Amino acid sequence: MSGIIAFDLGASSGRALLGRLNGGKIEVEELHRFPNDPVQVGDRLHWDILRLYHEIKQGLLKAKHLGVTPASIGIDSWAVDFGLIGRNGELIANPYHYRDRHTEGAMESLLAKVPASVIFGRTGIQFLSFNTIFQLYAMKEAHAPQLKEGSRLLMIPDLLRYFLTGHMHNEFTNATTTQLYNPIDGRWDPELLKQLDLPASWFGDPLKPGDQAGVLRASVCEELGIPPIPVCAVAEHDTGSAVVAVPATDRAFAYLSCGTWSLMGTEVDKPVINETAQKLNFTNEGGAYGTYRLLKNIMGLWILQECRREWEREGHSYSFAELVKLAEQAEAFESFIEPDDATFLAPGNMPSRIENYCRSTGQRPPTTHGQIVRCIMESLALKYRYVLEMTERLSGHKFGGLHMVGGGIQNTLLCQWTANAIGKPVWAGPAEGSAIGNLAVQWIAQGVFSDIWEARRAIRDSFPITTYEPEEGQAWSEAYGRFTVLTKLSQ
Ligand code: ADP
Ligand code: LRH
Repeated sequence: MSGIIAFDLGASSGRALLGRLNGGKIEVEELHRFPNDPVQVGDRLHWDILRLYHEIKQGLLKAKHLGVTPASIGIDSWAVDFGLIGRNGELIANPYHYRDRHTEGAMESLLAKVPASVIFGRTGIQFLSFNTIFQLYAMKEAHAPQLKEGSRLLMIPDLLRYFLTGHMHNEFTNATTTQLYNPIDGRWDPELLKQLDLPASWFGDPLKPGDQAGVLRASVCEELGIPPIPVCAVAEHDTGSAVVAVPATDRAFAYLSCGTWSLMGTEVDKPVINETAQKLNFTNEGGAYGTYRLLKNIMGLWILQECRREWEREGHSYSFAELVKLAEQAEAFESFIEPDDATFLAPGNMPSRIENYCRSTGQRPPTTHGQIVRCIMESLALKYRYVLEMTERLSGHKFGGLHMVGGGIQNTLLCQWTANAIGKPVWAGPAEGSAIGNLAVQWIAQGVFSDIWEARRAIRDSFPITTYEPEEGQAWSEAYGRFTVLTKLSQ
């Protein structure tokens, strides 16, 4: 039996989905799901990259046990993080987690040397303190020994592909998230590499989504008892894959990829690099088939994940569905946070950081678990309205509604509140956006779909899409007024 496999690694969990086509409809089966828990060692926070590689092999084994030999596989993951390969071809050190504190102050320090307008002008990428460029700069300032030993830089999916195939390639969508790639010139930016004293030989000419990236190496085939399955480069940045899977009909559409992060924006066919985009800190991440994502990162359900983790530590174990129930029962619009305040980026103590934020902004802090969850979810929905309005301003399009994809759409109350906040319908689905976009690119590469729009049509026909119509407009508009004043969001 055939099919193809998408390995999709999110910041909170990973999964392997088997995709098949049946009469033009896409059918997916979850082969494997696994947690992606970072590991704190001393002061440093790392990804458990070898465990993730192990889980990918478990996924391949599960396919084998079902009698499936996939025609190809593809891997996507979160962006910005990387491993350095030494001259002997081995991974030098465990990759850092982008939430590790080693980047603290690095962005400010580099921007004092290289103006933000130069970096944005050359890359079109938003300023996030953990972008690859700032991670590398922090390592350089700390005289990290890895930098002396390195001979290649591979982003997370590049690295896992390398383990599987033995070939080192960078991939385009993830390359753009480093803030070292120049999309206008179509190459790693020599000026920025020079500013950071980084050897150009670390960075390979990126593969494009849909390119063939080799086959499983002999040792992997032998270990797992499987044939040399082809590995396809996909939109290996998970947000890139998620946007491929947006079941849009209009060329100009707005999306929200809702998981650990909330990524909101629109698809454009060339980067929007101007003063307003820089001022609003929007990004232009590379996508599949010549598209770019004009979007903004919003801190997202990470804040909720961290509260849940903290409460679990205190002995209260909740499912996400239970937390949403608690929020529903709490009083509306009691207090708000600015989800993108830097205080919410690092792991740990999230409930007390929310309380402190509210206190320091003159609000009565939420205290019960239900109040805290309600505060997070309402604040996210209100922030979505703000970012959607900024997306409209930057792109010059008025959107008739918002597509939501990703695991966060299982939070139906958040979907409804988002519709209420933006005053437009929300079309939610599919939940496994990144994995389905990963499959779609593999099928386009095989010639099964002629292009991204045919793939989007098949996705629309294959997965349920739930519409949420806006309600309680007056109350949400008033709340938005209070939210923008409190959070000092510029209009
Ligand atoms: P990532 O890919 O970034 O790891 P996902 O797309 O898997 O994230 O989405 C994870 C988020 O989805 C969780 O943080 C949680 O808030 C939300 N979620 C998952 N399952 C449910 C559920 N049953 N009810 C409500 N929310 C859920
Ligand atoms: C979402 C995501 C996002 C990045 C962040 C690091 O998973 O890839 O697009 O900004 O993780």
